[in-house]
Amino acid sequence: MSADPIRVAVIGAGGMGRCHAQNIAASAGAAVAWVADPDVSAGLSLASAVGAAHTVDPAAAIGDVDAVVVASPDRFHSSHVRLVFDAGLPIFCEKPLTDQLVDAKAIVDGEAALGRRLIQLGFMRVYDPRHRQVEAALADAGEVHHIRCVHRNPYRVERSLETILVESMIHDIHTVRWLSGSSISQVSTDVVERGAGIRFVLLTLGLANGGVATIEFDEAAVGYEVSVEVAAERANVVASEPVRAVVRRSGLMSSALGDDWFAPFVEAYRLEMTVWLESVRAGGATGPSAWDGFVAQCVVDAAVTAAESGAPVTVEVPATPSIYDSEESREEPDERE
Ligand code: ISE
Repeated sequence: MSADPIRVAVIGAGGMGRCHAQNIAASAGAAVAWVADPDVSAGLSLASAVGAAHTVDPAAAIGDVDAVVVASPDRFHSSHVRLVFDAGLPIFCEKPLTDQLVDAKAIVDGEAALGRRLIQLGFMRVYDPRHRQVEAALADAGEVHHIRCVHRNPYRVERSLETILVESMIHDIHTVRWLSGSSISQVSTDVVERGAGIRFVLLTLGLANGGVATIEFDEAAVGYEVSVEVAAERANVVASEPVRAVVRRSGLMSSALGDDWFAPFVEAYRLEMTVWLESVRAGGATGPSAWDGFVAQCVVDAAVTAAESGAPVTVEVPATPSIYDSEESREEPDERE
């Protein structure tokens, strides 16, 4: 192991690029060397905040670094990841893997062709202390029968079903697979419209272990909330509420419900970056993989088809490339086969 700091290039100076760059800059033994963003003002602002150089060209940014964060807009992930594949460097890729299933497939095919994992994907709930407590409680709780995910977004913009699924609900889809230890074999989708837009989405997921999961997503809620509840053979586990002050005033007892999706997961973002930097140092990717991202997108695709047809749709996932074999070892045998 080298004592030299890990030099990282961050592609994308938006909200998530900023978050990851600041976490890297605050880590012992790591530094942001380059920030790449075509928006010169955003790129320079982030670069100067973390002591890095700025370029508009991602290829120039990755020339003399040890590892790369891809936090560009979702539609550019595929081309940026493949650029870094050519350089053979470890990659932290923000979720979703891409915004299109075909591009997600190209990424996992490309990584499989390299013969080893280079990517850790930003499914950061895996590092969220509230979710980790649920995972720990499930360790000896037996088979998972039901998972209920609730995701409330206080969004005021109109998003299509595909966008809601790929940007937001993809987190819950991964949570179901991760906490159940089972693959998702079938999906039904119910959508509630508000005016011209979507207000509510309910996914009902059939699990390969014979269980079921539901994901309730509110697009225009009064505040931001994420919760998960699991019924298993020997335990019922509910994620704790985020820690918030309880205020007694004017005859009321209340606690603030924020509308910011970032604040409740600050620690998760910090931890996922720590884990990633450790894996770069150790020389092997860990954590959520590109395959996890691809499988979640297969579920998204099936959910869109299910919404169109009004009927349950079977989730088709190709055979797992061998570089991801350890991912599948978490899964139970398929009882429905
Ligand atoms: C956002 O992009 C995120 O990743 C948040 O975690 C999620 O809760 C939100 O719905 C997304 O828009």
